[in-house]
Amino acid sequence: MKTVLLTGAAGDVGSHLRRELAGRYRLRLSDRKAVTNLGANEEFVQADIAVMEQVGRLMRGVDAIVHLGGFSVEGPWEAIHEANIVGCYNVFEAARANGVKRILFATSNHAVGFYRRDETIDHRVYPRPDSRYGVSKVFGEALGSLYADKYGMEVFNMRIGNVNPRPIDKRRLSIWISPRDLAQLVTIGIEHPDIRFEVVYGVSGNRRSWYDNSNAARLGYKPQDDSEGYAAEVLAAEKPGADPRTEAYQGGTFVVIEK
Ligand code: 15L
Repeated sequence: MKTVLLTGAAGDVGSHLRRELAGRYRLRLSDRKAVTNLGANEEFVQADIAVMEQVGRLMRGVDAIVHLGGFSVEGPWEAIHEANIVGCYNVFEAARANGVKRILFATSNHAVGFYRRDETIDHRVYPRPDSRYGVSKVFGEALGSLYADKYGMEVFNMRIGNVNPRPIDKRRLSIWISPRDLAQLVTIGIEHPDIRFEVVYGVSGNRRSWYDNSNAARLGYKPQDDSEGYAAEVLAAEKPGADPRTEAYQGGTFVVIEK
């Protein structure tokens, strides 16, 4: 059984993945916050990814890293810098130094949030971040590119939409990913024999998707879910946004938010 390090394991996405991946991998869970209720094949190692020595201690015996840790929305630059720039660097560098080749990086739809909703974008588009948070995700993707090209690491970038048991609003009908589809994508990222540097969209098979996710399909991704079944209910509850830009761009409120 492979040992997989999950950073940011105390968060929502981490909790969904723990449940979905249970029994498939030995999971080393890490976070600044304690993770309780450990299952069989789970261990917890507390670490702050902004501190290199603490990150180094996570790497022993690890076959793949699923790097979810960091600041997960728009916020003050200092917090984003510490968690998503310094922290992300520390994870890639500690992996390289300890011979861990494979990293699955949880990047975000906000790395490309300034594309318009009437465009369909694929994995080759130039990044258009919609926030400082989005910029930090572009940084992580660029770091992955460097570590793949320079050090032969195997980097699987998942531009994740919104992970939830069900889509929560109109924008999320286009970017929703169910926990089981995310688990399928993560499993491909861990197991596929031929990963060098890949960008895929972490979304279910939504009819309303803004993405051409053919790179994920090429690697074997066959999403089981589609947000369309929830569309009528979600749209009936939708309130109009205050700023028309939030409707025009894929990133929604992130394109205007100033925190
Ligand atoms: C993200 O990248 C965030 O991590 C998550 O909290 C959501 O805000 C999501 O994007 C989204 O766009 O819904």
